Amino acid sequence: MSKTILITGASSGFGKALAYRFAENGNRLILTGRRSENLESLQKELQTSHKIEAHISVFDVSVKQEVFDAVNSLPEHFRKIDILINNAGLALGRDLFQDAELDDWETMMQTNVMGLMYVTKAIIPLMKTAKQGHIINIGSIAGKEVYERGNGYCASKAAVDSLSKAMRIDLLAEGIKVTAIHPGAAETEFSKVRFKGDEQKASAIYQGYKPLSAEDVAEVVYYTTTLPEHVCINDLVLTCTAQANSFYTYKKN
Ligand code: NDP
Ligand code: 8X3
Repeated sequence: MSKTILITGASSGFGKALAYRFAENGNRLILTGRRSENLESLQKELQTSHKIEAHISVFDVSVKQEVFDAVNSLPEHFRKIDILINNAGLALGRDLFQDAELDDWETMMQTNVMGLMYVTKAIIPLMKTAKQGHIINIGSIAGKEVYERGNGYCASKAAVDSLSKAMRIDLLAEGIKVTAIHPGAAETEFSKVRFKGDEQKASAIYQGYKPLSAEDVAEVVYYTTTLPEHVCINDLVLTCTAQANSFYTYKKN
């Protein structure tokens, strides 16, 4: 049966791959992000290739008012949300704690943590009435193990891990599933953003091994939504085969 799925950060990477994966089954999508041009071309592609209904909502997850205004102005037939995928997020900088930029920490915390909380808070009332729903939070292996120069980003993803546990407990009575997915290194725009446009530093992250692709992550996320109503994957870590965790990646020279 067709479901309504809201994906944050659908303008690139995992979010875009998720949109394609969920479109395959004829689901109705709400595509969100800040880059409206990316969302518009994705909407057109999906409507042509999969003939699905896709609504675009442009907002910055880190700005409370924008989030609530966007959710409150969803068209009537997009207001029963079955699945929320909290995917929007970023890393900024790879510096020692003492050298890291305060602005980078603030942006990461405000986006990865507060943004996820604002969106979830705004969407829960649209799930509660149906007494069912599924919230999927994209964390990271960075939230499971802290690595050198990961400070602010690792802390923000550890918060996503904690918040996922908290939501799962508090939403029990509402029948809403909460799944946290923690990917390892995946080649998207992520490193380009983290290294502030430095393509050389960004591509070096993925050299010598085969990282996850956005499609790999989307496939795993999709799987968690295919289980019976009474079954919930709570916490799932996925890495490419060459990576064991944040510390160990087997790279060929
Ligand atoms: P991308 O940079 O390709 O995508 C990030 C997405 O987040 C974009 O669509 C971007 O949209 C959106 N986004 C960022 N900031 C905001 C904001 N303030 N408001 C709204 N949307 C925002 O990276 P990935 O696809 O790799 O990252 C997706 C998620 O996965 C992130 O949470 C990331 O931390 C996490 N992750 C990534 C891993 C990796 O190695 N790639 C591994 C583990 C986790 P726009 O710019 O249009 O607003
Ligand atoms: C992204 C994966 O290892 O760069 O969350 O932090 S890592």
